[in-house]
Parts: sequence; C-alpha cells; structure tokens
Amino acid sequence: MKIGRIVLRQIRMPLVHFFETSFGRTTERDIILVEVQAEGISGWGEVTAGEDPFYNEEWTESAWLILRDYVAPRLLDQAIASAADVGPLSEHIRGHLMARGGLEAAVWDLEARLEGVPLWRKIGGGARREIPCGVSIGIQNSVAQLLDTVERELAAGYQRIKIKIKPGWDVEVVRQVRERFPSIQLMADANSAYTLADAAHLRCLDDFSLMMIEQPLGHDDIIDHAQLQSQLRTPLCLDESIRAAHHVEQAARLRACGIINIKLGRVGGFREARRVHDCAQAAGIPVWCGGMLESGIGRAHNIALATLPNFVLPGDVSASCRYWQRDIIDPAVEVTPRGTIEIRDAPGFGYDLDCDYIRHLTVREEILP
Ligand code: OSB
Ligand code: MG
Repeated sequence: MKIGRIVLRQIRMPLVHFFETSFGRTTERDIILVEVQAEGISGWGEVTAGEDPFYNEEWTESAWLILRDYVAPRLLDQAIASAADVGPLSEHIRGHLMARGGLEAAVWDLEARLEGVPLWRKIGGGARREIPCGVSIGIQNSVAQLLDTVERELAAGYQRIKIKIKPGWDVEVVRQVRERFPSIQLMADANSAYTLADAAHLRCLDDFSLMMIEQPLGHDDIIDHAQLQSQLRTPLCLDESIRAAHHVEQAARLRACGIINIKLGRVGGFREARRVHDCAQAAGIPVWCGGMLESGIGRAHNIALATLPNFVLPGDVSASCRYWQRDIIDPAVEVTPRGTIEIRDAPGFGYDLDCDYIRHLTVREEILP
C-alpha cells in the first residue's frame, strides 16, 4: 500500500447542547478530518483533540501542524505492508498521539476498504454484533436539569449514566441522582479535578454504589491513584493517564484502578489501542470505549474498536443526534431501544460520507503533498 495523497480538513460543527467538564465548556467543535488516498480509494480518520489544550496537551491547531509538518511527510509515497506500520513511522515524535492517531485510523479504514472488509474485522474485532452504550452527561446549570437529562437518556434505553463532577458539583449531586434513580448503573468522571488531599471527600462517594470513579487525580498520574484506590471501595477508572500499553502494566502492578477507559486517539490509534486492550485483558481489567464528542467518522471508528472482546462494559459512544443536528455520515449512528449500537458489515468503517455537508462545514483544507 502506498499513500499518494493526504487531505487535511478542519470542520466546524455546533453541538446540539453544550458539554461541560471540570476543565471547561464546549459549544462548538473544531475537528480535523484526515483523508488518505491509495489506488483511487479513500480512507478517513478523525483527530479527537479538543479546541484547547485542557483535556490533554493537544488541541486542533497543534494537531494540524504536527500532521502537516511531521507525520504526513513520513507516510507519503512510502510503501507500507499494513496500517500497523503507520504508528512506528512517527514514533520519534514525543506525544501528539491524537494527531498521529487520526492519520493512523484513516489508514486502517483505507486498508479495510481496499480489501473490501469491515474495519472491525480488519482490527481483529467482531466479538459482538452490537455494542453496549452509556452516555456521558456534562455539568449542567442546575441539578433539576441534570435529573431531567438522566431521565431522558434512560428512557432512550442507555444502559449506564456517567455524570461529570468537579469540586462544588460532586457528592451532593451524585446523592440526588442516586436518590432519584436507585438502581441504575451510575458512574462519575472528574477529569483530574482533585488531588490526594481530597481523599476523605472522595470517600463520601463510596456510599452511592457507583460502578467507578473516572480519573479523579492528575492527568498523568498513576501512583497517587493507587494510593487513593487503596482507600476506596469504589473502583477507579483511568482515562487520561493511560496513553500506552505500558501504562496499563504500571497501573495493574500498583493496583491503581479496577477499570480502564480506552480512547482511540488518546493512545495514538488502533495498533496501540489493541495493545492496551490486550494488556488490560491479561491483567483481568475490563475496559470500555470512551468518547471525545466525535463526528460520525470518529464515532464509527469507536464502534469498530468496541467489538474487541474485553470491551465488556457500556461505553461513552452514543447516538449522533445527542451531539449533532446533522452528522457527516449516512446514516447517522443510532441506538436501539436496548441501548446498543449494531455493527455494520459494509467495507471500512461501514457508513457513507456526506461529502456535500463536509464541504459545507470545512473552514480549512490542505492537500499534501
Ligand atoms: O473524559 O471522557 C472524558 C468529552 C471530552 C473530553 C473528555 C471526556 C469527554 C466525555 C464525552 O466524557 C464522551 C462523549 O460523549 O463523547
Ligand atoms: Mg474521562
């Protein structure tokens, strides 16, 4: 396989509803789409970086420069045996995994399309025909609004509810959600808003039978999480801290968490995502697929990833209509009344692209070389 052309596009998409985490509020996404071409066929990937360097160090602008100036030149006109060879071509770059992962995922999609097979098969997935879905609900303007939203998502069939927490929006909010919905699968995500000094406060969350508490401490920490885990009954789940399989080994060795959230972009693409998955499975740690408010392309990649066997818990991959008035894929991602997404058998990531709409949303484009 020889990639002759790479097209970078930045699209701007307003969210149906703002999404607020402990690090800020997002109302509109600026997403980089990566198109790779070979033998007259295109593969597509999505860069999952945010608009600002607040979730991790990457943002849309940094990803654009890294892709254009460092990653794309290494891949263009280079013969590669498989998409698994793409990651190593940019291993000399420190970090910037979301930028690198967007291109890597595009090549996996391309390889699957060239072979006429679904992406889930290409990556070794297919352990299930439908993936279990939960929702991630951001910080709201009031608890009443949050309770209404939880109710609506449960009525739509979603199997578990994740709420975002931060200091000042945590124990009392969780208490009220739990009181109103005593038996639902419930969890909380702090996006690194606490330190070990908050351990006693976080221990209050042990009263609410949460499935897990996600990334309460430092974005790059494992050791403090291990110490906190030893003081909590509720399992911790690591998100930000897991960027590679060796972080899973370290977390398992230290007993820093009971569960891991895998995000395709955060770990730099499918090759590393599979290693993270395999490593967690070997350590007896169940995983689920996280989300980054993706457009349909990233969403479809996530669906393929979540068919690997150890993705046994409901993830954050949900219906397009929760984010977008109109998605860039056709059909949009839909959720069954059972709270699942059914996988598709068409080649590549399995959905058609709405190219007219992508053109309409495009604010920047560059064709390489
Ligand atoms: O921590 O999982 C997170 C969104 C942006 C940044 C970080 C996170 C999230 C989500 C949203 O929780 C998941 C989604 O619905 O795509
Ligand atoms: Mg998270």
